[in-house]
Amino acid sequence: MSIIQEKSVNPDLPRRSGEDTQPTEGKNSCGIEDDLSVGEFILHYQPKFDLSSGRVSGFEALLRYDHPTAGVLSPSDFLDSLRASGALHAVERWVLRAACFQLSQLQKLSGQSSLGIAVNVSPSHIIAAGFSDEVHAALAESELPACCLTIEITENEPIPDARLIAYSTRKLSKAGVKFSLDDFGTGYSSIAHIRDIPVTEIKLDRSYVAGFPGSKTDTAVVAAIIVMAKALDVRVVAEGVEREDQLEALQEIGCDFAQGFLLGKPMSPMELYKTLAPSFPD
Ligand code: G
Ligand code: MN
Repeated sequence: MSIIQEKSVNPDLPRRSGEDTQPTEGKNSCGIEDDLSVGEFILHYQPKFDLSSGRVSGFEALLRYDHPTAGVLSPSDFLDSLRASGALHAVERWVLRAACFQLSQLQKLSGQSSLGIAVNVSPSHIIAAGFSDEVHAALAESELPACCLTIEITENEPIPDARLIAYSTRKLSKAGVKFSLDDFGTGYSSIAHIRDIPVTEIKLDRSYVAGFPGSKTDTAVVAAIIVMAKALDVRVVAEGVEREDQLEALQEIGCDFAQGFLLGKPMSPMELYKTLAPSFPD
């Protein structure tokens, strides 16, 4: 494996045989439904800032699909197709390995060994047999300490079995892996998950952050979530911070971390290495 994986090989995906592999035209017709190997999965990294120190504490690995004709697509364009094709877990497994590897390289190149990496994983994958072994393997092969990995539990599918997810996450949590509830306040997220799953962090959905501090309702929700999180000793990450007034108000209200276009857009591994390790060759 080269030191930079600007573009990593595709994960081992199921492929429909005997079908036309030409991408189709039109909205969301990125061809992924027809053939998951016409393009290439890549990762972009978005910085997460510690609001008390103002420093980057780590990065979230964001999945993208680089399609030969449609360009770089976001998960909203292909996640449903990926789930329907049965390949979601295989792709998430690849994300876990690639992100741990690239972050470990970044730690070595930048000399910043405390940088963390957050990876999005669907609840159905977390409870699947072998998930804990996948996580341990990704950490071992990248030589990344468990405490540098945060698994963001995505809220766009229901948590299938609360007892199973609690069991699976507790085992990994004991080994040092951190868990975070993504898009908190929307989708299938529930306050019960904070009680049942050993989460160290919740990510405040960007729809609340968007109306903060202008909207009275959004401000009340943000304030209430921060008070609850503090009482439960859970950190809060504000997603989608795009404006100065949001950032200032979030700092004032005691939000712990922030992510968003104002602070840093998602970047390719090459951009990341060049930003954090300026001596990195072109
Ligand atoms: O739900 P989750 O936080 O995992 O979603 C991450 C997605 O949000 C990424 O695709 C990323 O590009 C996008 N994103 C990151 N920061 C911002 C932002 O400030 N505004 C908006 N609208 N989207 C953002
Ligand atoms: Mn996320």
